Amino acid sequence: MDSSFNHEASLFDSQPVKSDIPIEDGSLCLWHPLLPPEQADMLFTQLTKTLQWQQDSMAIAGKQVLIPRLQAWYGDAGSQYSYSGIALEPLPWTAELLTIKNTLEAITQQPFNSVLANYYRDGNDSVAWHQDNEPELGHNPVIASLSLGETRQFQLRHLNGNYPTVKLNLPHNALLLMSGSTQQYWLHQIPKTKKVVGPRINLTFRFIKH
Ligand SMILES: O=C(O)CCC(=O)C(=O)O
Ligand SMILES: [Mn+2]
Repeated sequence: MDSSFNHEASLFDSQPVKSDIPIEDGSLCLWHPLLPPEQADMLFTQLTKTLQWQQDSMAIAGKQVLIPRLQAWYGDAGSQYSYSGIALEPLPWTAELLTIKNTLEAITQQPFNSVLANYYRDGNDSVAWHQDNEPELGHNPVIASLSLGETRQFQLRHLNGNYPTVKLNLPHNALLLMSGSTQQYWLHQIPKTKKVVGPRINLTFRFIKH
């Protein structure tokens, strides 16, 4: 492990800039840049190498199909989670993930006990329209999503179709917080892109109720 990594409670030395992104029926806010640049760069390199990335499959029309990205699930023991029909048993926290968790808890003032890590290898990797609304997340879940690496576009679409799709570019070192009724009324996705893009890591911290 890199000895320059700061294992103390918080990774930032000054309060990062926060902006609210106004939407109907939900709440979004963005912090960018979140961490000191050298910490963010180091985390991207470290997490790329050290997380136990795997390509899961899911059932589509009765067939097992590989999902178009790599994933890894970490968290407190017992925070088992099912995502699009895949039951995920969490791996124990790594030092880096625990430090990031503490940092995000301090800035958002919200507790988290698990993280779903996504690795988008290139523009062919994506996540399809979905809501983070699994029953174990409870009513109005708070999701803290840290992006590292390549900028990708994050889109939100209101379920009633009366609002334009919200398109947000999520750059390296940006934290997006989705809260309130966002998961009830909005779907979100990372579409594929034909642009030549490098890898991106996204960490979605969640609180699983037991
Ligand atoms: O990669 C992202 O920004 C979003 C990932 C996501 O929606 C999820 O893991 O549920
Ligand atoms: Mn999601």
